[in-house]
Amino acid sequence: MADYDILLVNPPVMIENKPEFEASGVIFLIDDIQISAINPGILSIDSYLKSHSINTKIIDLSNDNDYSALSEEMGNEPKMVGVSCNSAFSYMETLESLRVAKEVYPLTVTVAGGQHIGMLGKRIFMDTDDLDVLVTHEGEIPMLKLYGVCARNGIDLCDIKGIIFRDGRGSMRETPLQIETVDINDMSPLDYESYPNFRDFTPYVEESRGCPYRCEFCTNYQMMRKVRTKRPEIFAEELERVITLWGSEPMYAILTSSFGVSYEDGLEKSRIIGKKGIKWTTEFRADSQLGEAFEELSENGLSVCNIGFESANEDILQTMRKTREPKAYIEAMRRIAQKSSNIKDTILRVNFIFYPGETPRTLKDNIRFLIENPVDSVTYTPLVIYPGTEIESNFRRYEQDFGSEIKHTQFWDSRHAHLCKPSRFFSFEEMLYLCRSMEKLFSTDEAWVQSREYYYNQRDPELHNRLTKSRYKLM
Ligand code: B12
Repeated sequence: MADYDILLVNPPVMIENKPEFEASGVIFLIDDIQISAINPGILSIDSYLKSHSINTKIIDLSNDNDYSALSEEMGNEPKMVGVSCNSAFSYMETLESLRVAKEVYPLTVTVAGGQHIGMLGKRIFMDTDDLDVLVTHEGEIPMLKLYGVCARNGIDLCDIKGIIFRDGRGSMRETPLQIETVDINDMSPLDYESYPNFRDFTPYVEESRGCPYRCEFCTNYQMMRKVRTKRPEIFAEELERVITLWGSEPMYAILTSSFGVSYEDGLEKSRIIGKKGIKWTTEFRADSQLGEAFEELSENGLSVCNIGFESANEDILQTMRKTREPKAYIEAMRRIAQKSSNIKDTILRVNFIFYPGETPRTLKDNIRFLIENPVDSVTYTPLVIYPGTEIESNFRRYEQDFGSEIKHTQFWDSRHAHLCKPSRFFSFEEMLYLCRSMEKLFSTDEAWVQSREYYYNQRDPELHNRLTKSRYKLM
C-alpha cells in the first residue's frame, strides 16, 4: 500500500549549472537568496486531484541544494511522480528529479509539465530517458486522466488530450491538442496547507488564468489560450481563507498574467482586498484602464504595482507586438507615472526589456521617458527567448534585419532558453551592463529593495539587508 498515489515535485533551481555571466538584477537570482514562491501549478493540480479523492503529496525542493529529500520522500512506490518545470532555471533540475524518481522506483510513471517544459514538447525526450509522459498545457485534467489509466494498469494513453509519450515500442506518440481546462470558479478551493512549510512562502490568490494578448516574447497565450477570470465572490472567499492562514502581516501576491482584464472586475476585487487591510502586489499592462484608478488601487492597499511596460519606443513596441497603438500606450504609461508621483504608499515598478532591434535612438527614448516620468523602481532585463514563443520562430528575420545573434553557451543551451546580442548597435556585453545600469540609475534604493522583498521568504529577518547589498553587487 503506497503512502500516497501521486507525488508532485517542485524541483530545485539552478543547482546543476550556473550562468557564465551575470546580467540585470532580476534575470539571475541573487546568490545567497533563493526565490521563495509556492509553485502555483503544483498546488492547483494537487488540490484538484485531492478533490477527486486521490492521495497526493507535494515536495518542494526549490530552496534545496540537492535531491535527497526526493529519494527519502518517495514512500512505498507511488503510482505517479509529477515534476513541475515552470521556468528554464529549473529545467536541468527537473531532468535530475525525474532520474532520481526512476532510480528509486523504476515502475513509477513519471510525468512532467509546466510553462517551460510543456512548450518544449518532443525536444525534452532527447534530453532524458526517465520521462514517461509530458503534459504540454494545463495539468489538472490530464493528471486526473493519467491517474485513471495508471490505477487500472491500463496502457492506452491515446484518449488523453495534449500529452506526448513513448509507446511500448519506444516510438514517440503525441495526442491531439485540444486543451481541456478547469473552470477556476468551479474548482474546489486550493488546499494551501498541503504545501510544505507554506507559511514561509508568499501568500497568493490566483485572480485569473491566461492572457488575451499575444506578445511575441511570452508563452502565456500558447500555454493557456483562453482567459478565465475568477468571479469576485469566489475571489473574496479564497482571499478570506488565505488571510486566515497567513495573517495580515505579509505582502500578498495576486496571481495573474494581467490583473483586472475587465476594468470593473479588477476595481471590485481591489475593493474586496482593501476591506481586508492587507498589503498586496500585482501586475497589469500600461494601457489597462486600471491605471486611471491608480489612486483608488493605492487606497485599497496595492503596495507594489508592477507594470509590464517593456519599452517607450514605438517601433520596439510594435516589433514585440505589445500593442497596435504604441502612441496611446506610451501616453497611458505617462499618466500612471504622473499619478504615482503624488502617491507615497504604492511603489510603481516598471519593467523594460532590452529587445532585438534596439538602437541608440530607441534606448534614448527609454532614458528620456524615465527622466521625464520618474518611477520608483525599474526592472530592465535582456530578452530571454523561451521555447514556444513567437520570437523563437521570428528570430531568423531579426538576424537579417537587425544583426541580432543568439548567444550560445553551455548554460543557456542546456536549458533551452537563450539570451541574444540585440542588434548591430549593441554588443551582448554592452546590453548586460546597460540593463543593470538602467536599474541602478532609475530606481530608488528603497523602492528597488521593497519591490523585490515579496519574492523571498518574508520572515527572514536579514532579507532587507541582503537585498540592499545585492543592489550594488558588482558583476
Ligand atoms: C506569477 C509568476 C511568478 C511569481 C511566482 C508567483 C508565486 N507563486 O507567488 C514570481 C514573481 C516569484 C516568479 C518568479 C519567476 N518567474 Co515567473 N511567472 C509568473 C507568471 C506571471 C504567472 C504564473 C501563474 O500564475 N501560474 C498559474 C498556474 C496555475 O499556472 P502554471 O504555473 O503554468 O501551472 C499550470 C501548467 O503550467 C501545468 N503544470 C505546472 N506544473 C506542472 C507539473 C505537472 C506534473 C503537470 C502535469 C503540469 C504542470 O499545469 C498547471 C495547472 O494548470 C508566469 C507567466 C504566466 N502568465 O503564467 C511567469 C513565468 C512562469 N515566470 C517565468 C520566469 C522566467 C520566472 C523567473 C525565472 C524570473 C526571474 N528571473 O527571477 C522566476 C523563477 C521562479 C522560480 N522559482 O523558478 C517565465 C518562465 C519562462 C520559461 N520558459 O522559463 C514565465 C512563463 C513568464 C514569461 N517570461 O513568459 N514568477
